[in-house]
Amino acid sequence: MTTMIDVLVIGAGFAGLRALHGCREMGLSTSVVEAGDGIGGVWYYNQYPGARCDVESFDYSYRFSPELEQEWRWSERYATQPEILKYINHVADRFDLRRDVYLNTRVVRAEYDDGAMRWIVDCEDGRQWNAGRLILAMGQLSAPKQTTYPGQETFAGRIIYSAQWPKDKIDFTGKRVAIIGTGSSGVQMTPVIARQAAQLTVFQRTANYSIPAANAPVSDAEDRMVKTDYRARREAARNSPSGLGFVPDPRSAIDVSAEEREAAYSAAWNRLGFGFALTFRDILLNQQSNDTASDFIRRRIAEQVEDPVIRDLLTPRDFPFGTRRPSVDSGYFATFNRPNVKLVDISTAPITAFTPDGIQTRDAEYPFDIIIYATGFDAFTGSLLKPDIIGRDGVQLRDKWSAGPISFLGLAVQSFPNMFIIVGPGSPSLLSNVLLSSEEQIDWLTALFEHCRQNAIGEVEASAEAEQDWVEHVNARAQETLYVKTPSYYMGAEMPGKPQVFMPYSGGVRGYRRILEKTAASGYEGFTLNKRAVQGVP
Ligand code: N01
Repeated sequence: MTTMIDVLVIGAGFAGLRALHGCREMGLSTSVVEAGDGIGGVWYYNQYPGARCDVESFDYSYRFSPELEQEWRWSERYATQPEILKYINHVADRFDLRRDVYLNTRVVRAEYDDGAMRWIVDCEDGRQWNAGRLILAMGQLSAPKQTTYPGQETFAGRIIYSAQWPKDKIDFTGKRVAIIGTGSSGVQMTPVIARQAAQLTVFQRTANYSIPAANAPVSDAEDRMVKTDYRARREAARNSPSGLGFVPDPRSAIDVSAEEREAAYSAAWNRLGFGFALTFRDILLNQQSNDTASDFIRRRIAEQVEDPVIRDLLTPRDFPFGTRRPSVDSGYFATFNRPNVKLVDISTAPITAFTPDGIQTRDAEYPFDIIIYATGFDAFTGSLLKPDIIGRDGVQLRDKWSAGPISFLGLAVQSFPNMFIIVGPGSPSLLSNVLLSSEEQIDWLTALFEHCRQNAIGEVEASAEAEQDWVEHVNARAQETLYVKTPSYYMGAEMPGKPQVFMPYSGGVRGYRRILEKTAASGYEGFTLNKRAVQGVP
């Protein structure tokens, strides 16, 4: 069965549902197909204990509806995963979105029909969509790394992947638990599981920087204050470098006195969470400035950990703060002071195998009942490159991106007309508040669709030249930063064989928005707008 439709959105996370709402408001017939059996994207899958957002709730929420903003009451400064999932489900009901969402519907193939200027999209269950526009809202962290070790199948206990957390309630009481990985997922679940398990062992390959969340309940007064002038808060976020609402001190960290710098870091440490990285404008630009922030964090870590050997292992030294995604934690480091918690350094003595009883490293064997992989994702491109996406003249997206993602504005790819990517590589994406960035892009896209409707434009395609210029611009901006000094998932270093290029756009959400606005104002310069009017193309 083939369904003819104006717009097909792939992915029912925050971005996909927002795209559905935006397109529907324009009167475009729109469907969302979602591989999973629930809405919410990463917030649906990552149901591990301790999962919560590290962007403040007031900012990690939709801005498109002032009524929604006023109605919803966040309970904590940093919302937990269950509360975020409740929110997205509320939004789906509030705006009657579910009737156009097809769950358990995995796209396996999408091919552009040049003559008709439409996308033919095939799903695993045999259903087919024929859409005038295709929006890829598949997430940047939704293809979990399927880490395995030799002998894994022999392990008698339970193995869990943090990004595919099982639906049954896991009771850690009396259990010996292992966590492999110390990125944000590992850092968030460690203190929570430690409180319940008989023993917890964390296997760390790379120590990471982490900043206290300074989480707290949202008081009625704070709720009222934000809601009295929510627009001002949204505008502040839109005009801040990463969409978090923090504007850095415009001075260099090394141009202020040591006392002033220490005071600024201390204030940010106790309040800003992730925004600590924005205490001074050049923390991620200048090595010397970064050294001051990295050193400050190392001293704070040292204060939290009693055992000198563990303290040393938990202290990141090999890369500048922020060049790998830092965590925002709630008691992570102090958890290692508990008698039931161990840290195993697998950078020097790697895991060699799983055994029926547990984990074997080069130096020792550790028995477990439950082993949790918190080893992350094939970031940015993993989910986009899973299905076969075939553009004009049979070009495969996978082939086009074989040396790294190429796009214009992160939104569109030459040879793939009428296909648009939300918060993908080449856009601020994971360097920003992704919810804000997705709304910016979707508002811009719906304006483009309106322009097409008014001007009888059937086909929108990034030009090869614009794409080339954008890739150069993204690289040039990245080279101004310290990000490129460190292998990280920003650089494609998390997966063996992945092209090592800087994936997101580091020019900031405000700078990016200005480029989007300029592009629209110029009549969409950089895009080829094909006026052939074809019936059925919105
Ligand atoms: O994944 P990660 P994550 N054997 O890639 C280790 C977002 N997020 O799921 O660094 C052993 O950061 C790996 O070690 P190394 C956020 O953007 C947000 O924790 O490769 N270890 C690392 O320690 C975050 O950045 C929230 O040496 C292996 C860890 O596993 C992103 O998701 C919450 C290994 C992976 O860390 C990803 O976070 C959670 C192996 N084979 C996540 N492979 C919010 O609060 C990897 N590792 C919003």
